[in-house]
Parts: sequence; structure tokens; C-alpha cells
Amino acid sequence: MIWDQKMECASRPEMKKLQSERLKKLVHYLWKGNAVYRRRFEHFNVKPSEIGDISDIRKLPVTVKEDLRDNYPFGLFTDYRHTTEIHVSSGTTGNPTVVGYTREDLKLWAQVMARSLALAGAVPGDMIQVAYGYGLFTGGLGAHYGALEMGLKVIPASSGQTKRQLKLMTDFRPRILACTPSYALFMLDEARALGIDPKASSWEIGIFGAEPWSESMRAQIEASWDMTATDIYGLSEIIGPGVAQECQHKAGLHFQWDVFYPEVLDPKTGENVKDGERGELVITTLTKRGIPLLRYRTRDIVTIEYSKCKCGRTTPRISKILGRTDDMLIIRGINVFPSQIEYVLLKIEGTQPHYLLVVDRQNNLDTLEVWVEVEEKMFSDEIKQMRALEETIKREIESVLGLDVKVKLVEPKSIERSEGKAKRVIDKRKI
Ligand code: DLL
Repeated sequence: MIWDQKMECASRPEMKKLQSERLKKLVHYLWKGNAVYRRRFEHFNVKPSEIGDISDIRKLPVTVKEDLRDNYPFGLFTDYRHTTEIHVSSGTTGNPTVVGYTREDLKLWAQVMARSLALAGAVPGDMIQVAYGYGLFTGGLGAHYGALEMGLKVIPASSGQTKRQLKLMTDFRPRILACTPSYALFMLDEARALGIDPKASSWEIGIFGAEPWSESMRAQIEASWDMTATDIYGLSEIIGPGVAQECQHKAGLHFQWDVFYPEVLDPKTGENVKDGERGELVITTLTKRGIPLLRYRTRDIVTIEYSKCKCGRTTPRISKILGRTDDMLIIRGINVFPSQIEYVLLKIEGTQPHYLLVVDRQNNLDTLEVWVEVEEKMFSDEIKQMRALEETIKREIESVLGLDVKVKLVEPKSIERSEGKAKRVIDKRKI
């Protein structure tokens, strides 16, 4: 089932025409409605009248995550008055990234998510268990809005409470599961422990994303749960989930090109790479009103191809995310920058700015252990004081990241020093 035949099966020239019109409108909208963009256009010496065709996008400046942080919380909002919903994701240090949606934006989100559900194989009337977190994270509500748009029966389970998830699955028999791929694997162990046969599960289709995952994880999920596992991509800054999604042929993620314009650029030179070559995905939101983003550098590495898919859609397809150009880690679906932890440590007396993050996966769930060097005088303190320091660090980090961490205090000078770039992360996960 194709949700929006006209947009998903348009020819490339037809689509370029539409994208060009939309880009022109966007540039005028930003020029008029947003002081930050306007200053930037002036700085780059571009006028809205110079933008006639989608290829003119190259004349426009790029936007980065720091721009959102620097203008925290609402500086990049272009229609603050009509903003009706706000979501938040982690930034690098200090301020988180804040995004806002007008009613039209929420409608757009519901539509692209409905397309994604259709791509995965959902049909109206199906039941979906949404086990992405509901709240500030965009996963839960994004999937929810799409499911409502399509006319699915939604179980808004949110993430966690695994026993309850499995009971909901066993009793209600939903056909679709939406969660992070690592959670799908985590639930597997719990099911086995409870004596539930995963092969007999009601889930036939999985919509998994928000973190990198490999073909071998896919194979394991599919074989164990006896379901088809599809990949969904998105990011809060652009809209949340619903930017790109695999169809049942699993030959790349169909990118919603009429509303999100993709460029794949060499991160060093900013030049376009050839189709099929690796580069950084840069996205322009062509129709968003609340907080439209122009040439947003996602830091995600992909390849892109424009051939028609076997499913009949002409939308370009991006590869799975092949890596990132920065040091962002994704732990249980939550974006974590080592610098966020450094920032916390700097504020706590008695610690040294030498730390190591040890990321692992136990029972299919990511774990984060933070090793922190303490000052000499602290290390000779009583155990009770050390415990208190450990607790403080743990609490502070958890409040910034929203993620459980284990803190281990280590002796001064015990974390290996490096002559070059400090090694702050040991990631033992195999994905
Ligand atoms: O993770 C939105 C989302 C929710 C996508 C549910 C899919 C499903 P953020 O928290 O802003 O938004 O994180 C965005 O997560 O730049 C990627 O690095 C990574 N990411 C998202 N989807 C995938 C995926 C949501 N399918 C960041 N594969 C992005 C690999 C992904 N990485």
C-alpha cells in the first residue's frame, strides 16, 4: 500500500519543480520571520530573489546543532505564536536542543509517519504497540500521530516495563511493534525467561530506529521473533521519526523528498558527493512552519540513490546510517556527547577532568559506566566520603542525560593519557 502515491511516485523533474517552489517560499518565510536567518542571509550576501531553483540551495548557508543551542530556547522558532507542541533532545553541552511544532507541522508529522507505517507494511485497522518513549523524545508521539492518521489501533505502551509489554502483546495480539532495535532484542530474553515462545508472538512487522543497528541484529530479531524488521530514520530537529523508512524490499530507506530535501555532502569540503558515495546527510525542511531548518547538517553518514524501487516508489533511498561525523554516542536511544559528561565533572569539586566512558551491552541493553579520576586528597578520604562523591556524580550525570549510569572512581593518573586526541570512550558493543 502506497500512502501518498502522488508524492511517493513522482518523476524527478516533477519533484524538482515542486521542491523549487517550496524552497523559494521557505527562503522568503525565513527572511521575513526569523532574525537569525535574516542576519545570516545578509552575512552570506544572498537575497531571496536569487533563489529560483532547487539547485540554488547551494548558495544558502548551512545550519548546525550549535545554532539551535546558541539560540536556546526559542531563537530559531519562526512561528512561536502558533507553536503547539515542544520536544527536546540532548545537545552537546549545556543547553538541550528545543524544537517546536505548529498544528500544520503536527499534521505533516502525522502524514510522513503514516507513509512510514505504510512503507513498513501496515494497513488501516492494524494494531500497533508503540514502545518508543513518550514524552520529550520524539519517538513515542511521532509513531502515535502516524498511527492515528492511518487509522490503526494504538497501544501507547511507551518504553520499559518489559513484563507488561509482553503481556500486552500476548493478550491484545498487535501486529506491529515500534521500538528501538536493542529493546526488541532485550524483550527477547525477558520473553524466554517468562516461558513465552517468541516465535508465537503476534508481532509480524517491526519499525525499529533511533539508533544504529546492523544487518546481523536484523537477522537475529527476524529469526527469533519470526517477524520482518524494518528500519526507520529521523531526528528531532527535522521532525522526529518519519524522515525515511524502509519498504518491505529493505533496499534502502525511502526519503520523504517532497517535504525534506536531502543533500549528501563531503563533510570536509561541503561539496556534493556522487550518488552512491558516502557523505554527510544535510536536510532542508521544505514546508515546516514552527522551526524550519535550512540545510541542516545531521552529522549522519549515508549514501543516496535515485533509482525506482521494486515497490513502485520513486523516492530516493538512503543507506542505513553508516556512522557519524562527530562523537555522539547513542545509548538506549538517547544521544550522549562525551562533552556533556565533562561539563558535569568540571562543576564537581574533587574530580579531575580525566574520565573514560565504557559503553557495553548486557542482555541486549546498553550500559554506560563512567570512570572518573579523583584528586589525590580525595582518594585518601574515607570510603563514606568517596561513596557520597560517587552518588553526586551519578545524580548529576543522570539528570543531564536522563539515563542510568554507573560511576566508578579511580585513582589519580590511572586513566591512560594520550599524546594525541584523548580517548574518552570505549565502546564494547558490537552492532
Ligand atoms: O531518534 C528520532 C527517531 C525516533 C527516529 C524513533 C527513529 C525512531 P533524536 O533523538 O533527535 O531523534 O536522534 C537523532 O539518532 O541523527 C541518528 O544519528 C540517530 N538515528 C535515528 N534513527 C536512526 C536509525 C530520533 N534508524 C539521531 N539508524 C540521528 C541509525 C539513527 N541511527
